[in-house]
Amino acid sequence: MNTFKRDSIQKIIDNFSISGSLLSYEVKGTGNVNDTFRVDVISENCSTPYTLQRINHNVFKDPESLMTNYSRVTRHLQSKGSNACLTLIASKKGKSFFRDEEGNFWRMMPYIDGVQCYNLPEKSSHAYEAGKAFGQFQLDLCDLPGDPLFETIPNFHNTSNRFKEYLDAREADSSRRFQEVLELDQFISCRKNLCTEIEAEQLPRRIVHNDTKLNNVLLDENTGEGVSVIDLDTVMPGCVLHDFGDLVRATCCSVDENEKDISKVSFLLPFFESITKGYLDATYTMLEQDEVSGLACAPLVITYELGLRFLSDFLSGDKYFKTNHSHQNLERAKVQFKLLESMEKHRESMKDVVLREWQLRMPKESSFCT
Ligand code: GN1
Ligand code: MG
Repeated sequence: MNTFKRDSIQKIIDNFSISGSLLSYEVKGTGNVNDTFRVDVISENCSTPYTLQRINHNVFKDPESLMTNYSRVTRHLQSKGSNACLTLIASKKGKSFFRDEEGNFWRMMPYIDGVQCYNLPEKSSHAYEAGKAFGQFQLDLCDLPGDPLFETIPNFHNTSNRFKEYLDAREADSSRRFQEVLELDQFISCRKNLCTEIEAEQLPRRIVHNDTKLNNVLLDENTGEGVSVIDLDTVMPGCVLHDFGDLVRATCCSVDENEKDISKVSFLLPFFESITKGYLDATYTMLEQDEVSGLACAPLVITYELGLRFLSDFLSGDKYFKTNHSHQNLERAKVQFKLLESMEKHRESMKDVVLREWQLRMPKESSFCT
């Protein structure tokens, strides 16, 4: 939880290369892991807004290496004209982060006005722009020079491994909660095949975002166009299908991830169509056939995986995701599994959309089956 007092925030920003004093601050974002603030700093009667973030080092075990990735990626994106909101403000010691006395890692960036982010799309153009923005992000990072990026969370989207972690949490049942999830356990067992649907090791290893929620894209308030992809902590080598799948999971749902009434959960095919169009508009020159063939199934895999992650955390006593009440991770898992069930009914239509949109962008002679 964000329990920071004004004095502590002031002390933290004093360690960055900016001048002025704290005018105001507010908690921002709906992230389940890091803490994010907007801070307004006043200097000579002029107030400047910044984003200040505390990196959760229980989740990200090596924040220093993470910040090296972050700097490399943002510098590269900037060389391609990306938005200033990703520019890191150096600490007074010239580093990309500041480490406080308690061992917390902090970073600071300019806060930009005139943009919006959405937990759920309000219109199809939001979904289209998000698909395009994440696609462009992958494309822009294809030629990142230097060594491979550091893996900030190993096995992050290894679904088989997530399944194993679920079995371990079930076995340990450290919070004595397994009795409450018997029905979900059945549902999970029947769908174990999803663990191996994405064969990431057979596909190109590219630099991907890995946390492609709709609210990780800033859209221009006036034009609605994608301005920047944010939240770069999990940017690392991986598979494009996880990005596409996670964006669909987060965007094409009738309710927010934290909805308590699961009868309201359903998959929204029209938004899937918009994401597919945007994503392929950005990436059709980059993608290989095997990657395109996996696009329709990827959302099911990622939705299953996140359901497993929420449920494992519930069984283990809510150690990973931030929660506001005791059964929140169980509620979140139920939303994901209900969404998966709804996606299953649309599987054929999803394949049709991908095939149609891909063929529209391909030269006439190339064809394949999804
Ligand atoms: C976490 O904190 P946030 O919202 O950026 C999680 C994602 C999940 C997401 C679900 C590092 O992201 O993988 O999809 O919650 N990030 C990490 O809301 O585990
Ligand atoms: Mg994130």
